[in-house]
Order: sequence, then structure tokens, then C-alpha cells
Amino acid sequence: MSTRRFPQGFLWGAATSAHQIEGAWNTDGKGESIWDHFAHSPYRVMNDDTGDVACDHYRRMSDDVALMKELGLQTYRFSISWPRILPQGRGAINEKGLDFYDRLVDSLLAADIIPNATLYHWDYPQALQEAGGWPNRDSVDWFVDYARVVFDRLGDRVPLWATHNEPWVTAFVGHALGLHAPGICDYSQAYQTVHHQLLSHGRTVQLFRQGSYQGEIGIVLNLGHYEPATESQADLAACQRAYEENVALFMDPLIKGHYPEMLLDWIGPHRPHVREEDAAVISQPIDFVGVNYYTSHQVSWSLSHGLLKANSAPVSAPGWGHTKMDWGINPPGLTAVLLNIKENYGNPKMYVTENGCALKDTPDERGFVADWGRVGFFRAHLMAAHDAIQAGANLHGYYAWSLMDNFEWAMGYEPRFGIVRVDFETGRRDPKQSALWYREVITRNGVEE
Ligand code: IFM
Repeated sequence: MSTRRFPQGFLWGAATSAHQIEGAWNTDGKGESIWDHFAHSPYRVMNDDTGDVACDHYRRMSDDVALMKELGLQTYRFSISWPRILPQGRGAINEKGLDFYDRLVDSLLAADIIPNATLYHWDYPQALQEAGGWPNRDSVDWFVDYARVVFDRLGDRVPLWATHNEPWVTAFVGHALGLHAPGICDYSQAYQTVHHQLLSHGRTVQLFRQGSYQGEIGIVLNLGHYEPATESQADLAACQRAYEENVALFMDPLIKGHYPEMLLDWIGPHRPHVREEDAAVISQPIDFVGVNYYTSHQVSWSLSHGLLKANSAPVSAPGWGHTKMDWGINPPGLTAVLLNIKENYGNPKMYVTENGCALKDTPDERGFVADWGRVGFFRAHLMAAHDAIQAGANLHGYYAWSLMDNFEWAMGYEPRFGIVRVDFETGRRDPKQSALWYREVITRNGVEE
């Protein structure tokens, strides 16, 4: 067996997000988020599950950090809950909420684990939703004011920051498909949400630079790989639209300073309202692009497929099936995504900020899950990441999604993505086989073929 070694200093970690693990939805002064609101309304989430308790991480944080240490993690990516810090989204600060993240960051540093904090991972304050939410341009100021509060408290100790996690999902799954909070079905609001998230990102990067913080700041995008079903003009154009909506709609304004014109022409009346000065703000230089990779798509033109008239079918590499989410498993897609950024966007510093899978986990009588399928998934994707590095991609780290089983949004607790099993009845944590395997990968800074 040969080992594929990663570059020296490559960072190995695991990721979570606040709403998916913390619980304590109304404890110690936390305000309501759109996800609390959404999940408390019937039939929005599978089995009517909620994030009220989730993994109870708010109370178990110290033990969870000890577990990360035991698993050999070098870095931990988490998100901060905006309404835990500002219960109404703006105005009065909830000191107890800030204290929680203070303790988390200090515990991580004491354990020699590098904190990587995301400011926004979907739990928007409900009070601001009622004031218009992301489609309202004021949301840009609200977000920057929130970021200032967080930087003031944690900016001296957190070396890695992301403004947003997967703004595509917030915009389209939350505002066009209505499957996620806030449950809106309106493409105009979705595209406006894209623009305001990107603008808030740029303004936050400016704020960060003005504060002379020492760390790196970037943004995390869910980037898929797209290929046309056939070489027909119709399929090629549909594939281009799907690619542009998922990748270029974000990467172009962030790196090149403009939106992809072809897509904007196609969506016509749904074009976002943009002011002339916005482009320069959005394209502030950033320190890294975070890549969340899960899926590849084969795209064909289809009249019955939404605004883009593009049907995206999941692609799995030969011999690989689908995950519990029905997502195809296609490790070479990760290589392609990283190389696309290298070739078309100037090869910025990149981290794979999420990659993982929900599979059928069967615990034995001791609660141990021998998830060799997940081990195979990680191994193949790490080899794909390694291929990209060999081909010149500027990749500096990898975060497994997720540290532990958690609240998978509208799918509730059924899909389990963790490398650590969580018993949601008792809160007990049991590292799975994949966690033990990942610890070895980290130790040898490489993956065995
Ligand atoms: O659980 C989510 C996460 O919140 C964002 N990226 C994709 C994961 C799996 O669906």
C-alpha cells in the first residue's frame, strides 16, 4: 500500500454549524431564529423534528472539544448563531451568548485546535425576517453590525473566518424552492438574497481589514461539478445555466467583479437590484475560498424544470452509488471543482470546508458504527483532492462534514453525516470507524491508497 502525502502544514479538521448541534434554542437569552420558527410550524421538517435540543452541544461543549482532541483534529469549523448574540438581530447584545463562543474558542486553543468560525450558517434572526429578511437591502447593514460585535469579542483569537456558508442554499432553497427557512417561493427574492449576502460579505471583509485582525477571511460556497447530458446545443446551454447559477453567480462577482451576464439575461425580470458601487465592494480581495463539495450533475434541457429549464441528474462514478440524501457519489467531481477554481479564478487559496456523506449507519450493541462505506467515501475524496493538488490547485486543508450526527435541516435527524455517532435520546457520543480512520490520516498527513 502506498501513501498519498499531503503538503506540509495541510490542515485537517471537521465541521459543524450552530443550529445543527447547539440546541438550547431559547436558553440564556437566545432569540428566535428563522429555523426555530420554521421547524416549530407543522410539516416543514421531516418527522416534525426541531433543533431545540439537537446534539445539546451548548451544554456539552467542553466534552465535545475533548473528543475533538482525542480524534486528533487540528482545526474545527463551527458557526456562530446570530440570534444567540443579538436576540433581535440588532440592538441589545446577549452577553451570555458571546460568553459561550468565548469559552468555545478558548477551549479549542487550549486543546491546540485552530478555530475556524463562520458568521452565518442559515439561522437568521426571526425578528429581522419580519423586517424583510435578506431581500431587504438593510440586511447588509444588520449583518455588518453583527459581524462587528463578533469581531470585537473574538477577533483577537480566531485565525480563520468565513462570512457566509453556502449562500446559494440560503437564496434558492430558502427563497425560491421554499424547502428551507424562511420558506419563501419567489425567484426575485432569491436573486436579491444572493446580492445582499454577497454585499454583506464584501462589507464585512472591509470591516475585518479595517480592524487589522491577524486572521484570514473568506467565504464558503457549495460548488458542484456540472456536465452536459449530450453535446446538443440545448443541453450545453442548460448545463451552462445550471453551472452559472451554482458557481459563476458567486465566483464571478467575488473574483471578477461582475455577475455572469448570460444568466442574468436568462432570468430577466428576476434580476437583482444592484447599485453601481456594489461590484467593487463584493470583489474585495479575500484570503481563501471555502469549497463544500458533495455533488456532480449531468444536465439536460427540460421544459418542466423551473426557471432555468435545466434538469440536473445526480452523477455517481462507476461503482459508487448514492447516499441517503440520494446524492450521487462522484469523487472526481471534487478534483474538477478545485481545478476549475484554479484555472478560471486565479487559483486562490482554498480549503475543502465540507465534504461527507449520510449513509445507513447500524450501531452494534455497544453503539459502535463500523461505517466502512464512509471510510471509502472519505478515502476516495481525499485522493481526488490530492489529484487536484498534484495538478496545481492551491488547496490548504480539508474539513470532514460532520464532526457528529446532527439536525440535517428539513430532513431532520434521519440522515447521519457524523464521524461520531450521537444517540439523540441520551446525547451519548461514539466515534465511528470513520473517525478512527480519519485520526490515522491526520497522524500520517496522508491517505493510503
Ligand atoms: O448539513 C449541511 C450543512 O449545513 C451545509 N452543507 C451541506 C450539509 C449536508 O447537507
